[in-house]
Amino acid sequence: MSFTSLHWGAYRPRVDAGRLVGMDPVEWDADPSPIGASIPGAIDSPTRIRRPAIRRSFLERFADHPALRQPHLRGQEAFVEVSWDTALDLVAAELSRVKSEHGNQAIFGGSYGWGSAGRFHHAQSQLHRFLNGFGGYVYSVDSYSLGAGRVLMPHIVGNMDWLLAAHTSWQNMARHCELFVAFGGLPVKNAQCSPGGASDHLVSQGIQGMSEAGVRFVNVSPLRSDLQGPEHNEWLAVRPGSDTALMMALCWVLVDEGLHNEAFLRRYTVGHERFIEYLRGHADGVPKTPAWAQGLTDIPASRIVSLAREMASKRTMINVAYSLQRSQAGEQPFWMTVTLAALLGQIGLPGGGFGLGYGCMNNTGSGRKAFSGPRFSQGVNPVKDFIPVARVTDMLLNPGAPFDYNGRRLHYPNIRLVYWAGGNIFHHHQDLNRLLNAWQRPQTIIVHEQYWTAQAKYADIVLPATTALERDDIGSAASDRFMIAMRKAIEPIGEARDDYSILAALAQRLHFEQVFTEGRDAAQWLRFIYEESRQRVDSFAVTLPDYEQFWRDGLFEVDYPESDTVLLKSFRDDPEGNPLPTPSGRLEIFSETIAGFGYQDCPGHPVWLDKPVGSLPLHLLSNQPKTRLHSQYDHGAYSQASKVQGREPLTLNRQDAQARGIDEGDVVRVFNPRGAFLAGVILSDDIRPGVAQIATGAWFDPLSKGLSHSLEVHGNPNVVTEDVGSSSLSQGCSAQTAFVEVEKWRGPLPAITAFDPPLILD
Ligand SMILES: Nc1nc2c(c(=O)[nH]1)N[C@H]1C(S)=C(S)[C@@H](COP(=O)(O)OP(=O)(O)OC[C@H]3O[C@@H](n4cnc5c(=O)[nH]c(N)nc54)[C@H](O)[C@@H]3O)O[C@H]1N2
Ligand SMILES: Nc1nc2c(c(=O)[nH]1)N[C@H]1C(S)=C(S)[C@@H](COP(=O)(O)OP(=O)(O)OC[C@H]3O[C@@H](n4cnc5c(=O)[nH]c(N)nc54)[C@H](O)[C@@H]3O)O[C@H]1N2
Ligand SMILES: [Mo]
Repeated sequence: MSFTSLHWGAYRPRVDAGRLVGMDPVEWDADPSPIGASIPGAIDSPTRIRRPAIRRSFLERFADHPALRQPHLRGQEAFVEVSWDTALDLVAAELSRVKSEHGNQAIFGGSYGWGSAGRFHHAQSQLHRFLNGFGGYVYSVDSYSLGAGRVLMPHIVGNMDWLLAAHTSWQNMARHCELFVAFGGLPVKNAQCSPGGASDHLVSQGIQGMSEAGVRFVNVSPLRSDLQGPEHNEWLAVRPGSDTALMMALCWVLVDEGLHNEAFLRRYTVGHERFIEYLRGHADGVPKTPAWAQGLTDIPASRIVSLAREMASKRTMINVAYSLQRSQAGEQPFWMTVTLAALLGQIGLPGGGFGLGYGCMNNTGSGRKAFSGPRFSQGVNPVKDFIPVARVTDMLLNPGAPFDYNGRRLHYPNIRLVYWAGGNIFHHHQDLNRLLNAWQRPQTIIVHEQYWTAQAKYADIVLPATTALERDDIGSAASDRFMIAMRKAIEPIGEARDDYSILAALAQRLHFEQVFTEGRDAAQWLRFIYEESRQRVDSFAVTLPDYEQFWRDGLFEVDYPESDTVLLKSFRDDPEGNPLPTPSGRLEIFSETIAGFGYQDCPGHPVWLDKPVGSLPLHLLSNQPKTRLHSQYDHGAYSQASKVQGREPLTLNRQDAQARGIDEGDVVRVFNPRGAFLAGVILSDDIRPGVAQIATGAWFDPLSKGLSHSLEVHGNPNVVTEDVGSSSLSQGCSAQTAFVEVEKWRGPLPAITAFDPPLILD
């Protein structure tokens, strides 16, 4: 039996005469993701990178000073295909030069991105191990997903990975929850994925089970579609970025009516008195009343009052989507979620409390343990310089400049060489026109890619990587149901090599092969990391079969006793015996530590910070795509079928469209001072007026491939998003805080060239 595991599910690849012709969902998955169907037509399409390729001037002027290699022509110039030996010699020579002239702290190897599932061929881990062996690299911390959340939560509850693995299970909620209030909804589209694998999709079922048990849902979101399925399902069409105010007003009602749980606050939290003073307006003269919140959120004050009463009288779970913290002052909605739940006093009780991202990933709430099989060691990085991941453009533009991060004042390093494998910065980063300028600064950009994404097209040296279907690997994700023997299904396309063999060949040229490979080839590594994990899994009460058996069976079901997990139950049962890993050991509604940092944009307790509204009328939400994982397989059939006149669909409220003379199916220009892109219109009544929505992930396709501020013709929202840190505390990405205007596009429609390979010379 042969399986493969992708971030969006497990499949059986169907192969005919050596070609991938189908991806059949596995039989046990009741709700498989259609994204798998995108791979067969895409994997050997012309968009695939088949041979190593070097940007023309970079190759021709390699012997000259780096400034003469015309870095400003990145993205515009032709590539020259070369042999693997030539390409690897060049990469090795360039790494050596930069290291000897500028030191390892001139190499940026953060290489953010999801890459592919599989514990061994994880491109970013491979690159990190390689660069560590080479003497180190400037790294990045946190994620685009949870920039603000990852930094905030350890101060006030505990670290995110621990919390995510310990979430109250769907089963438990079906039995005990009565009211589920979801800020940002519970979008099943996102639960198609989980990092590392989602071998059994369970969120639709989880929602169904709760609905059948009579749970009432409240979807607080600009989009009705963010919560679909349950019978009792109320939509509160909140203004984006205003949830913090809504949560504060709910707290105000609880306190005003004496519905808050004073005993819980005293025993399990610190700082509630100061927060309540703030709620009452003692600090700033503004009581955070329902009437105040109505003005900010557009939710009627009367509904805020009645909702607060319902929450206090029922077993209530409060959920917050990651998206809410991907914004300026992104800490506040997370901190308020915990604070509101603390005032209700149901944290640690079955079916109550708070959730951070139910629906954002498949495995959250599975009730399974955080078991995650084999690991590939990345070694130790001798370089200590790092950036919060979303500050990459700032780093490239401002070497030496200071920045704040989590109580520290740090400085941006001076980067000469950028090495990327397994990510797409022209998908994930904000304000791409600003990035395009910054992208001219490094002397050298090296990329391993499978497809001709913008990440590859804007590089100097492009090395073709295999996909997960072209190599053996082991699939195993935290809290997932199966470990999967990912058998190679087809031969590598073109001359593609896996990241490991590319890096091993480089390590050999750079004289640290033994450090990198430890004498093992890929097959020996798989066996090695599997065997190593067999020792480790004892603590999860899991017994793994021997390697041959696992590989023969094709999968291993991680067998858990029925698990009725309740988040923070042990803390509630015994707060002295099981204190939280915060400075006080309790939930911190006021954090002395954060207060001590003195940040205006993130003081010691949750606050409402007025956000820059700007003069443009539409709030642009760029959320996660239903039809793909980020930018992956945008050229695949499922994603392509969703496009409107070849562009990414943009949803507008009918009123907003009418006011602008826009019809369903039109192409529109979406713009603000940072840039402009084209998109195809879908009209809906299920989106709040004043909000436009477009998923991320359409491949970057500027009309002129030259310098910045050209019209993007395909629908990449990061052309207009703002590149500013969520706050001085976390410096996360704030993609959701963006304002735009939209107008009908009346010019001739530019062709989509995003999926065409660049001009290639021999
Ligand atoms: N506006 C806006 N921007 C956002 C977000 C948003 O909500 N709004 N969301 C943010 C979030 S949460 C995230 S996580 C990021 C995601 O951003 P990324 O993780 O960078 O996006 P992906 O498209 O998954 O990019 C992965 C790339 O790795 C390549 N790849 C896959 N497997 C391999 C492999 O084995 N080897 C090599 N060498 N390459 C491989 C794929 O072809 C693809 O190009 O985007 C962020 N950006
Ligand atoms: N199919 C698919 N699934 C994915 C991914 C993917 O690319 N494709 N990416 C994965 C990744 S890396 C991550 S991090 C997670 C991300 O999970 P999330 O960050 O939660 O995902 P989003 O789709 O960006 O946002 C969820 C919803 O929040 C709503 N929203 C946005 N801003 C606001 C606001 O201010 N207030 C309120 N109340 N609602 C708001 C939007 O309507 C949006 O649909 O998803 C994961 N799942
Ligand atoms: Mo993410």
